[in-house]
Amino acid sequence: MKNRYAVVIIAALSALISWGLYAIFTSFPTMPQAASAQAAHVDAAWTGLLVVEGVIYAVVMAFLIYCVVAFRAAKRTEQGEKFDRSRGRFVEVGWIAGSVVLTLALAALGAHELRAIVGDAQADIDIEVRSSQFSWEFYYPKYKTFGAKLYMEKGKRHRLILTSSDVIHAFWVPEFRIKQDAVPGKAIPLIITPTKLGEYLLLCNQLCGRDHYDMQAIVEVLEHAEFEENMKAEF
Ligand SMILES: [Cu+2]
Repeated sequence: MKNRYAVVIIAALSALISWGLYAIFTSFPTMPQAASAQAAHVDAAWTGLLVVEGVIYAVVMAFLIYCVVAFRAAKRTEQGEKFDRSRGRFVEVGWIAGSVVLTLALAALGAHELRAIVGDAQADIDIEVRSSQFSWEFYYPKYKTFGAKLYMEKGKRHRLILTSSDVIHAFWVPEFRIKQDAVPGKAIPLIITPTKLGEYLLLCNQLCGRDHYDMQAIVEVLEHAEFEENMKAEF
């Protein structure tokens, strides 16, 4: 290192850049509000990834800025110091070993959160979600009713059974975070536990034809009594 305070300077610069990134990401959230129990797991994996990426980005940028300043040529006509090869092989070995450990750790975090989402198939309410170009239909086996609006009960585990009568569609409510394809000839389960009352928009997330953009449906999360009432009154 050229300067004996190089490590301190790079560390301070890294902290400054990290703080800047933290301020940006907290001021401008990257996700809509979280409205399902599964969303917490997706957000935990996303935030974990963002923190690791942010810190690595900050360290690399701080090192780059330090090098540009510390190793610049004194005059325009002069050449700066040339970098031939690293004197310490431990830098390279450390970087590779660190990357391997980090990659495996992130994979483990992802697997842990994914298991928390799809690991348990138990559910309180079954709803058949039927998709076709370019609409959604919801069938409630327990009540033997169906409709074009998806009603869900707050705090209950719903097993959505996704089917398609023509091409591949995908069930996606951004506030619930998780997304699942509906594939012709298959019945694919998807567990969702809504945690907040309100209306949300269901969007088809698989390009499925001319009116794909318009393949939407309203999702309403209700309290138990209201849900039961709707099941009787609406249909
Ligand atoms: Cu579609």
